[in-house]
Amino acid sequence: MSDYRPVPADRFTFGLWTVGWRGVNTFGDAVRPPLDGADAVRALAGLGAHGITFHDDDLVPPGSSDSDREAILKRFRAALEETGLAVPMVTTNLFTHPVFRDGGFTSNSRDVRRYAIRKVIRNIDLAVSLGAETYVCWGGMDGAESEAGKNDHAALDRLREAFDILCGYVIDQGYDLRFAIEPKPNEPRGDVLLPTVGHALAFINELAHPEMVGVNPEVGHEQMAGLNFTHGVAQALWAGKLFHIDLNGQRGVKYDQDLRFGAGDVKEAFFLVDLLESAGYEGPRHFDFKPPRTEDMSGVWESASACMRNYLILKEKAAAFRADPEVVAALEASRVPELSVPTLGREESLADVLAEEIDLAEVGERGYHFERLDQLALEHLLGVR
Ligand code: GLT
Ligand code: MN
Ligand code: MN
Repeated sequence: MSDYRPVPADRFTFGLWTVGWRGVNTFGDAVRPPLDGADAVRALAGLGAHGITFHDDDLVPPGSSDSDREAILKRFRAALEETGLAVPMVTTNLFTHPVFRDGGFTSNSRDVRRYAIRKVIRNIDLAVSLGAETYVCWGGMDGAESEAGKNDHAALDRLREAFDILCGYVIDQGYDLRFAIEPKPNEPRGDVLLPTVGHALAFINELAHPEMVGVNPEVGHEQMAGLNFTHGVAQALWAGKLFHIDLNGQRGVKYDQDLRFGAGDVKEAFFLVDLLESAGYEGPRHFDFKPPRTEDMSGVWESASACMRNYLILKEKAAAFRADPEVVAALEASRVPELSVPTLGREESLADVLAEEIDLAEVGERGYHFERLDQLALEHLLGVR
């Protein structure tokens, strides 16, 4: 058994806006002091993280002068160099400022859409200069409360136009950067455009450069829609589109809780880690959580550490589950390996299938023993095997 101490090779990363969240919500004021970007870098490096990510406005407060911006970036870069912390992903804030009240890329206002593109382009240059490989786009304000106010067809046209422009810019600059769309069903808008992984995957296929765009699914966002997150991630992997991932916790269909990873639906977290590890996902394990408002800064670092620790515990449990000979036998009894056998054999044609007969009475009696398999998983998770 390991001591579950994270090291940079585990590729754990955190958004500056997560550990830096001051706890402002609809009902309550800030409960914690501002967190300086360079201080966050040092603290996360001390905990064993691999990297930090940020929105433009998390790092450089909006309205900063050019010289203030330079000074902030200098301190941030120095902290990165001192600690070896990486910046694998960067994103843009297209939601806080009042101009984005009707969205960024899909605002009904054309001048806002043009400003949103300028804001992203400026931050892409910074992202690339810091070595980022992925640029996340979360369009949380791109949505509606009323059908009458938004022409969805036009909104999707504008969204596609924005991604085509951004991909064109990255190609022209010769940057090595890919985009990852983050779906969310609602919040802050009543309904958000591209609400699920499936919607985002279908949208990507309509772009001029689909190969440059993937998804950044977040645990809680799919669960807010009552969906199975692991299945969504599996389909993203199947499509070669899991460019990034936001790990956190959620308990059921309600507001976006952003609990620390492992809290909420722990069984789903187990199967998610099992999937990511067995599928050979090589991207960052990025935590996008909000330390609850009840916590002071010591609780913030405690919960950040716990995200990584829970991932490592679940990784060990998943490996033990897969290595257990009883599990291997149970998988066989459940015919799980048989699903990987093509329905038509190499030398066969449809004629062979048409010529075949099935004993419906006999096969109809076949049980699949999934209960046993699931119980074995649960017992590994509960630590009794
Ligand atoms: C915001 C949102 C997150 C997104 C971030 C990226 S910002 O906090 O709730 O899920 O990942 O823009
Ligand atoms: Mn969230
Ligand atoms: Mn997120």
